[in-house]
This record gives sequence, C-alpha cells and structure tokens, in this order.
Amino acid sequence: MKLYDYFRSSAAFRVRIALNWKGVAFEQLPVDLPRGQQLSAEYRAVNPQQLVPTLDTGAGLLSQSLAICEYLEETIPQPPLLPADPLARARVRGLAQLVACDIHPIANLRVLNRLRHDLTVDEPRVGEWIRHWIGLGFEAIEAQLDPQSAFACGDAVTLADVFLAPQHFNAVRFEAPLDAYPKLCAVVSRCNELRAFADAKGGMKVAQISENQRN
Ligand SMILES: N[C@@H](CCC(=O)N[C@@H](CS)C(=O)NCC(=O)O)C(=O)O
Repeated sequence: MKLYDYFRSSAAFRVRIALNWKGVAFEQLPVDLPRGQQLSAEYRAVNPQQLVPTLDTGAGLLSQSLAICEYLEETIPQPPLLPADPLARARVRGLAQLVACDIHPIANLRVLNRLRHDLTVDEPRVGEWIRHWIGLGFEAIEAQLDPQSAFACGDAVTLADVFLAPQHFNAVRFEAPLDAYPKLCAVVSRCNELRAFADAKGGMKVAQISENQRN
C-alpha cells in the first residue's frame, strides 16, 4: 500500500499507527503541507478534499483517516482495533470521533491560515484558539476514561488510542496545558511505549516541532 502522508499530520499519524498495528508494509508519499503541495492539481486528482492522508490500497484510493482505519480493521481483523461487544465498539468510535470531528478540524492548517491571513488574527490569539478547543475536547475525554484501564477503552489498544495519541502529540506541539488530564496522559504514554505507535511518529522531534510550530 502507499500512503500520501506528511510527517507532522496527526490525521496521517493515525493511519500510520493503524497500518503498523496491522503489520502492513507501506510506502510513504510525502505531501508537503506548509509548502501547499496538497493544493496542486496533481494531488487534487488523488484527493479532491486536498487533505492528507490518502491511502492507495492497490484496489483504490481511500480518504478520511477514520474510514481508512475501519477499512484496515475490516480487511485485516487481527490484531483487532475494535472490541467485539457492540456497546464497547460504539464507545471506541465515540472517542475516535470526538478527536476526529470535534477537536482536530478546528485547528487544521487551512483553518489556522484563514484565521491568520484572511481574518488577521495574530499569532498569540491563534495559539489561544487552538489550545481552547484542545482543552475542551480533552476535558470531555478525561471524564470518560477509567483509571483502572490501561488504554482509552479497556486493557487493549483500540481505535480510540490510535486517534488520541496523535492528538496528544498536537497538544504538546501547540503547548496546550495537560496537567488537568492525568488519565489521558497516562494512556498516551502507555501507547507511546508500543512499537506501532513509536514507529508511526516517524522522526517527529519535539525541537523540530516547536521550531515549525506555525506550520
Ligand atoms: N478528517 C480528515 C482530516 C484530514 C486533515 O485535515 N488533514 C490535514 C493534516 S492533519 C491536512 O491535510 N491539512 C492541509 C490543509 O489544511 O491545507 C481525516 O481524518 O483524514
């Protein structure tokens, strides 16, 4: 498989974790977001939304990280990323969607650039915007985590963790305060000890991130 990817994209990071978890070898095709490569006609033909990730499965192109992860789960069921019980599955999806639908999109590059360039919001207030929405989402996640569980939904890794760890990475990148979310941080540090998560980070160095924080 081939993944249209950007190393600092948290949506692509989710898919890299899921591919690693399922043991799928994949080739990374970098799309340079800060340079606007996602806006090229060439990439629009791949992904009409002009966002990463896109997964080229060999049988067809897939966009949207949650749909891609669910596709991987359906085609490669082992090791699982969804529990068997329908109630637990819905809870996992609920947490994944909380990240994917309600936290991440509001601080996406194109949203931030609209704030910066079209609405002339200054950089400190852009930072405040990002941290506000991360805080609101993390508060809701923290309230749903069971301190007795190793991971976000029980003692096995699920899609909830696959979505949470990259969002936590973003929170660190944007210097969001995390002290109020001890359960969330404990879950993410357990995830980060796992090979599938650590390898998916793919050379994202904290120093590099704060240097390029505005991208
Ligand atoms: N809902 C999409 C979000 C994809 C997305 O927003 N990707 C970001 C990177 S994390 C992107 O490509 N941004 C480019 C831009 O904003 O121009 C998914 O989950 O795949």
